[in-house]
Parts: sequence; structure tokens; C-alpha cells
Amino acid sequence: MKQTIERIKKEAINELEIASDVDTLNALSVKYLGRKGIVTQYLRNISELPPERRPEEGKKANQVKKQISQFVNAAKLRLEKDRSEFDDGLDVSLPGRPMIQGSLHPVTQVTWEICDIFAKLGFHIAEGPEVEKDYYNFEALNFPKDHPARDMQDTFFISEDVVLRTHTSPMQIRVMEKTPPPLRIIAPGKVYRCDSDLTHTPMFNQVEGLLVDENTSFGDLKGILTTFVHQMFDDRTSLRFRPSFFPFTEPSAEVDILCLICRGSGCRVCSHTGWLEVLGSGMVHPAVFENVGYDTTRYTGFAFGMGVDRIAMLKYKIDDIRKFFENDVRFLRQF
Ligand code: 2NM
Repeated sequence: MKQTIERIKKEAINELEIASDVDTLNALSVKYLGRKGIVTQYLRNISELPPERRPEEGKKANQVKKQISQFVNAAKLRLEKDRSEFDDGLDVSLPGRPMIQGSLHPVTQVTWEICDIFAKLGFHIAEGPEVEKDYYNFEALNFPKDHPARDMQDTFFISEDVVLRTHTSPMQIRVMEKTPPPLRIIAPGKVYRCDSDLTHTPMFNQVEGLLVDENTSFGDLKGILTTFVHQMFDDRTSLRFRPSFFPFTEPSAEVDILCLICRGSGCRVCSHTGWLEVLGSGMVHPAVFENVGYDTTRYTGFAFGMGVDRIAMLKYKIDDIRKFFENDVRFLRQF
């Protein structure tokens, strides 16, 4: 026995420490611990030693065998762990992947824009249920029992006296019931009508506004809506008020704006009239105030409503309302 077991151990450890792959470790394991391995042979040769030295040498050599074996196993585990981390595709030198960021739906953006403009004019935002009592959707708003809007063909009925709201005006009633005048509120949200064609979807979005105070005039209504249109579009966008009828307002007016596309000269979008119908409005009918217990000798007010989907179509020059509901990211990404 030329080499002592200590020397063998030292050499083995030196070699194992620089082994950087599993194949090398396996080869070293064979070299030292295999059937013809250095440590194995050493153990075998112990039988040639004088009997009194055999137990001590045998014990030392078995210890070394165990240590080398443990070292090999630990090194293998470490290498396999390193490799599996790289196999997971972790390459810290790669540039980061950009986060895919969503955005608000164009109709939501326009709803918020409208609300912002009215918020600056002192209006509070009021939101409420989309499933509504017939009383709030029709009765309190002065719709006669036989009004065509109450027809099954126009309204989604949940039961005899519960409907999907056909406008957001029920919120105005709910707020007035709980709040003494004066008040300014706008009610944004989804509304539902039994209607579906190229320009109508059974669900659409509305913003309605209400102002109640002493000495409120039609002039105030015109002022507020003119300010709104100028902020929403631009100062060149003139308004036109046309007499109309709504059960909850008297007098009532439709509000047209100068066509955003042709500026009045006539085009397909405005059906060659030069004007676009965007708002309904009027002075609140005293019957509505009576339903909420307001003093009609002291208070007057005005209200208005608009379809947000239609305004968003005009603003972004979109010709087909269905694009808003297809959820195609190639369309939605543009806003
Ligand atoms: C419109 C047009 C005209 C309206 C009326 C009321 C209420 F509750 F005060 F009676 N809220 N909204 C109104 C008036 C809505 O939308 C086309």
C-alpha cells in the first residue's frame, strides 16, 4: 500500500470539487468507489496487512468510502437543482416581457368624461339599480298607465311591477325622495329596451341630469347644455333646441348639435340635415315634483338625458354600434 487512505481522500475531494457536471461526478464515483475503484481496492488490500493493523485501517477506509459517496451525492443534487432552474427558462440576461395592460372601454371613457364635465358644474353622481320597480321607472315619472313605452314590446318586464330600467331617471326620483332641494345630480349607467337593429342594442348607456332650485329657468338649461357641448366637443359646435314631448318634462326640447363631420353642410352621418340629435331635455313636470313631495310653488328644475354609446360613436367616428359589444381587442386597443 503505497498511498495512505488520507491521500486518497484528499485527491478524491480535490477532483470532486472541480467537477461541474453530473457525468464527471459519475466517472469519479466509479474511479474511487467502483468495483475496481481506488478505495475498493484499498479495502481489499487490507487483508494483506498484519492482523493487528487490519481493524483500524478497515475502519478508516470505510469512513473515507462513506465520505466520498456523500460528497458525490450532495454535488449531484446541487448540479441538478441548478440545471432545473435554467430549464424553467429563467435567463436573467433576457430583456423583460412587457406587461399587457388593459384599458377602459370607450363607452366607459366617454361616460367618465361626461360625468367630469358635469362634476365641474356642481353635479353629484348618483348610481343605482338596473332592475327597477315600475313605480320608479314609469309611475313617479308621470308616465300614464297606457304609455307606449310601458308596452311589453319596448320594456323588459321581470314581473308585473318590476322592470329592467329603460332610462336612468328612476335614480333622480330615488335621490329626490331622500334629498331636499336644491340639488344637482347626474345619473350614469346601463339601461335596457326591447330593441335591436343596426343602430339599437337592447342594452345601452345613458347619462341623465337633474337640477332643482328656486327660480330655475329654461335659460339655465340652455346655458348648462351649451357649456357641456362646448366642453365635450368644441366651441364651434352650435346647439339647436327643438320643441318635443316627454311625460316628465314640460316644456320639453330635443337638442341637436351642428354635425361634427360636415359642420352643417350635410353628409350621410347627419342624413343631410347638418344637425345631429344628441340630447333630450326639459323643465321638470310639476307632477314629478309632487310625487317626491317637493313644494312646486317654490321649486322648479330642469332635466336632460343622452345616450353615451351614440355620443362615443360621434366622438370616435364609429359607424357601427355593434363594434362596442364584440369585445375585439383589435378594435378596443385603439382607445
Ligand atoms: C331625458 C329627457 C328629458 C329626465 C327627467 C327626469 C326627472 F327625473 F327629473 F323627471 N330625469 N331625466 C329627462 C328629461 C330625461 O332623457 C332623454
